[in-house]
Amino acid sequence: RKRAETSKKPTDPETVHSDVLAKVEFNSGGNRGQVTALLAYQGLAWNLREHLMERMIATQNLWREKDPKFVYYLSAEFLMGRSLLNTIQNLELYEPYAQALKMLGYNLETLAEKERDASLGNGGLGRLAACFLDAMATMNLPGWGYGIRYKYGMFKQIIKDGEQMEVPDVWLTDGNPWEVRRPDVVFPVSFGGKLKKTVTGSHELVEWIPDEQVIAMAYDVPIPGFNTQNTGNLRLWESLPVNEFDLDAFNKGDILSAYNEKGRAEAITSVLYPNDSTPEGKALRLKQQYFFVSASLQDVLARFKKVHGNQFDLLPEKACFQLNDTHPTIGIAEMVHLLVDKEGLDWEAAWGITTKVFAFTNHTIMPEALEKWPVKVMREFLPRHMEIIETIDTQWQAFLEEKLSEMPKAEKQAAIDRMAIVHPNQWNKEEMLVNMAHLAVVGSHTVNGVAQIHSDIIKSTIFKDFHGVFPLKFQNKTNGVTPRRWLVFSNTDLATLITEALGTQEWMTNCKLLEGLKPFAEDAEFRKKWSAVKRKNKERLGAKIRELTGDDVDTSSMFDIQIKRIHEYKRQFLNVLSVIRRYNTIKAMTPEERKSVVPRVCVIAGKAASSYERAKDIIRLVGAVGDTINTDPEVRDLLRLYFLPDYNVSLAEVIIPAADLSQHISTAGTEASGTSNMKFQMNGSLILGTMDGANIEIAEEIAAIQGPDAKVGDGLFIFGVDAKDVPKLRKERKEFKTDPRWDEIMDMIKKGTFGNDKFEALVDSVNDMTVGNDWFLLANDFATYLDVQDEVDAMWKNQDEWVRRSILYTASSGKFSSDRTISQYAEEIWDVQPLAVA
Ligand code: DL6
Repeated sequence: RKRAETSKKPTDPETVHSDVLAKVEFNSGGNRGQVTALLAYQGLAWNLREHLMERMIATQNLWREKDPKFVYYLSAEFLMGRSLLNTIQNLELYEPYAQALKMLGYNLETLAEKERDASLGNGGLGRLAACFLDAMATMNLPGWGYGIRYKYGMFKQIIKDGEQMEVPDVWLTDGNPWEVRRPDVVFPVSFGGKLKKTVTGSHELVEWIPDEQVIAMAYDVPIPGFNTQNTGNLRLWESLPVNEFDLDAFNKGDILSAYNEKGRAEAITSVLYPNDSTPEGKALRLKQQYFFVSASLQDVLARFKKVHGNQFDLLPEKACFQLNDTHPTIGIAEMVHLLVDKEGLDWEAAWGITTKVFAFTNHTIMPEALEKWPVKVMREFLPRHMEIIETIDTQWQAFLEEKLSEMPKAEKQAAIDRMAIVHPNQWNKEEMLVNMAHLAVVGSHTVNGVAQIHSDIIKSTIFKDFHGVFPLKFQNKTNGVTPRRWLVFSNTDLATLITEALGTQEWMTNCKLLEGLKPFAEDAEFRKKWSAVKRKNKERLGAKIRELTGDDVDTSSMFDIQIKRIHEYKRQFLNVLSVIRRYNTIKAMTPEERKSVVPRVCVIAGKAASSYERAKDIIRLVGAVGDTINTDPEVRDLLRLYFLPDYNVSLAEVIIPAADLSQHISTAGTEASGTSNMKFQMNGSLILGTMDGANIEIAEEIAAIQGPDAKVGDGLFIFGVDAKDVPKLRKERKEFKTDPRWDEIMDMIKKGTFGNDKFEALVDSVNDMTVGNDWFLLANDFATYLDVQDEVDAMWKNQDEWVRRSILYTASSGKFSSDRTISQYAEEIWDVQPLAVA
């Protein structure tokens, strides 16, 4: 059998073909004469994984030898999507693999669709983590991701009778060829029990005697870098029982109990974010968080000790742990526990080390996502950690007493209370809560937001007092997305056109070079080619819409897209209201007048949290309005509205390159950053949005490329109230005089015009001030939103200008590469340097 030897990179199709067949035979006992699609996919994946493992081992060996500082990205979510094409293209092996597959009778793109998405995340924060891993590997940065190997990922969304139904995502049925099971990498993780204290002189020894233990076993998922030998690692933990099976119980006839321990242990890593509305659910989520963080820290410390013994004061020179939101924050208490209780350090030393190795990213100011654990739950499952947190809090408050000693007494006490880590529940003073965000801020050396406006907002709202105490702790790191997955691989024709224009593919790792496209915006020939690519991408999305809905759409219509989690603050409802307004306008027109209407295909997609009824109402409304419009013969040629089910990474890869217009219309000050806005910008989709999150920086970049005379907002369709006015407008919302078009639409919906439902709860939440308070100010932004929609239509009629702008969007998107974001984290927070395999 021929085998590529040199760079471990098989470049001839015959070698790949024979290697893949060998995998099919030896790994699965398959018949090389009858390679099914599943076996072909698996054979390919197993073969690629071998190349990845070779590279990963080479990378780890180099890093072990040089012992650089590492970053460990701790995240409860990694929304990876599919791996096949991403791996082949990151390794730049498309041609030999596509040809080898042809020899097996398959087409690479079609086969790639057989792969299940790895949906180990809900949305923004999880996908960001996946983009960060790609950038870290590409930039040769020593670092690993650490997370949970959920057995069931993000639920599959099915729309039945207009309603969202949640179906478990059984993504591991056919195995996962991209991971390597590591039975040699296991750590015990304990829960519950009690504390035993022994006092010798002034020293108190605390022993935690847990009453439950599970085993964390590692799975390694190699992360290929683009255009580099370096290969990173995502280590995911699975929870296993210490004792598989209780033979005693079985022999006594208690068959179900025989599996009790196994069931309890495996439940910990079964489901992504178990519904946390019940106390049981809450406890399980806390267990998940502790489980993966404890295993990860034990793993890192074990490797550290192999090299540095117990010189723990060196740890901050060798390791940085980035907390991806509050979910891994219990790691701060776990680090103290490991250093004090297991390694015998005194408290001061352990706390000093801890605060030098953690950094914390906040991703939202939505109160429901700012985790607070009841002390009762924490004490029950993690008694030692609860005690550690109480000590941290006591010392923190003592520090504040000193620090704020100049303040009048009452004011000082109020500030200390506001910054307490353990504090009463504001809705039930009897209950004490552990505020994980406060613990994260106190225990980390750096805290960052994810776009400039968001980083500013957290300093003046949720972390205002902390910012007063530690102004230098706070930074901004504007998010970014990987241009490889989100442009190069998902919009290959556009990437080819860009490479042709720039005369190099270096822009794929140095996105600022995209600015070189600017002169091409003025070139009519180039614009034609640009439009042709868009049209082809729209055909691809059109086919997807047909597959999902059965409807054909006209791909010369404007494709107007809003894809993201369904949430009131993201205001998909506002989008639907404007679609209804458009529907009413078209209905009221004469056939002659209708000739001037810009045809639009509006697409909304996203999942609603399973217990979030209002978000589910919005999905039902989209469906009901869509059903009315899409079947109305007077309107359906000019307007469509579709809700595409089961939005995930793979669907996004088809939707984003096809968008003419994308909507990012959160109430100013509510969306921390947004990252789909960046993906749309890269792909030349014009943006309709509010001055919120990263939209602002996108607008700044688009203005900058237009030259010194352009103002921020030029070239985008911006509307809506200013973030600084939101608090006042909320107070005045009761007195706000709504637009007559708003009133008309509210009446229409409530009369039951759309489907069999009157959507009363949803309508009342924004329109009846005795019921809801329109917290996200839809009514305030409604009129300007309609105005800006008119501007969109007018611009569409000038296709030359539209396409010109589209090119300028891509040209100015360089800032939003995750390579830029990660290099800022590496330099300004982690102090980690690249180290490349030669
Ligand atoms: O930072 C990534 C992403 C932001 O782009 C979004 O604006 C933000 O909503 C999202 N936040 C979350 C929060 N989940 N929790 N907790 O996903 O983060």
